[in-house]
Amino acid sequence: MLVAFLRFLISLPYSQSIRLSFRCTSIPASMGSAAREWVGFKQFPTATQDKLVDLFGKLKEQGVNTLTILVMGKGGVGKSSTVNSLIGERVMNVNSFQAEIVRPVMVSRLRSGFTINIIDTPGLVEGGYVNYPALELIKRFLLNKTIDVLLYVDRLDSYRVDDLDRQIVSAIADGFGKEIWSKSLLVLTHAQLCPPDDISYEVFTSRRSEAVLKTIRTGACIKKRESEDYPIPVGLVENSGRCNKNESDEKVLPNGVAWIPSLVEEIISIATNGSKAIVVDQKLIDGSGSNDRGKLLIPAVIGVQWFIVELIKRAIRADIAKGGRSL
Ligand SMILES: Nc1nc2c(ncn2[C@@H]2O[C@H](COP(=O)(O)OP(=O)(O)OP(=O)(O)O)[C@@H](O)[C@H]2O)c(=O)[nH]1
Ligand SMILES: *[C@@H]1O[C@H](CO)[C@@H](O)[C@H](O)[C@H]1NC(C)=O
Ligand SMILES: *[C@@H]1O[C@H](CO)[C@@H](O)[C@H](O)[C@H]1NC(C)=O
Ligand SMILES: *[C@@H]1O[C@H](CO)[C@@H](O)[C@H](O)[C@H]1NC(C)=O
Ligand SMILES: [Mg+2]
Repeated sequence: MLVAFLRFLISLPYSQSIRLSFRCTSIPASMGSAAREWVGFKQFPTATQDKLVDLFGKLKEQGVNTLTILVMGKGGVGKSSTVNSLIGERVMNVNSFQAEIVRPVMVSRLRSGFTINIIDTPGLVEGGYVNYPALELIKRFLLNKTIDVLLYVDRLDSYRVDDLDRQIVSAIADGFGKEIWSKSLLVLTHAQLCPPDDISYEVFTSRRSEAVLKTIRTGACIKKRESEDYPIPVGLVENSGRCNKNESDEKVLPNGVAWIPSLVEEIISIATNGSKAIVVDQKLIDGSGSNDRGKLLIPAVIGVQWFIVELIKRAIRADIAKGGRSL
């Protein structure tokens, strides 16, 4: 928490300048004129291309010619790799051992009149704390943009969820409004895994999905009724170049599903599914009353944390002193 707060202080003048440069550079991007031709599309196997052409065709029939996808999640879970997989180009740097990007990046691609925008973001948890400054940067970056779908990324090959996971979900709900979760898809990476001995792949994926979904429902205060009306779908992803392929050369998961077309289908069904897209305006960025109260609480929380840590340190020192005597 303290580290995150210090980072926030350091980032203040810096983010101000990003805001200015953002005014000059991203306006064309949001209007679509900066979108490049989608060359990566031709890298997909023909079977995948055919399915995608079909899906985008259906979108255009509905009068939708732009899709904006926001990607968020903890550090190192595979956000940038997923962006690269979906675009079919190596657009984002991927780093195994350290945080790669410090601010959001939007990748735009144009294919026969259809624009796909994917916004990659810095990890929302770094060094064991929720990265609130990163969340602020993301909010500012998204000003005047419309988000059709949120991909909330985590790893499939993780065995636990903890309170930090819940905190990230809450932070996203506070920052963008709880509604953003009704536009979300839970993406689980590293999907080509060997499950533990005693359970099948299907059972493992459904239990892991349910554990993360439960955390999302708790963190975003989604009521049971709401979660039944708008269940958050789950998409499995394997970004590794060693992903198995079937005879059509499509990347397939251990359950035989070709995951790229399947993920795009889920994304499109969320985008076109009744509930409104998330429009990020100044009001949202300035935050609701509850947000401001949250911000005022931050110094108090840090104070209390410091106090507790001091108490523990003292207790440990006392313990060591005692231990020394008894030896
Ligand atoms: N095996 C496997 N490795 C993956 C997968 N997705 C990502 N990785 C690896 O995980 C590491 C981190 O991936 P990134 O895509 O950089 O993760 P990120 O969430 O963008 O990380 P930050 O931007 O630092 O928050 C890299 O070494 C990737 O190659 C996956 O589905 N399977
Ligand atoms: C966002 O939209 C508002 C109202 O339409 C406008 O006043 C403002 O300049 C826009 N800001 C950016 C950064 O585009
Ligand atoms: C590859 O997998 C996809 C998705 O399961 C399927 O539609 C396709 O027919 C498969 N191709 C072959 C040759 O098995
Ligand atoms: C979209 O909405 C319909 C009903 O409105 C529902 O049956 C369907 O499951 C929804 N799809 C997703 C992906 O939420
Ligand atoms: Mg990244």
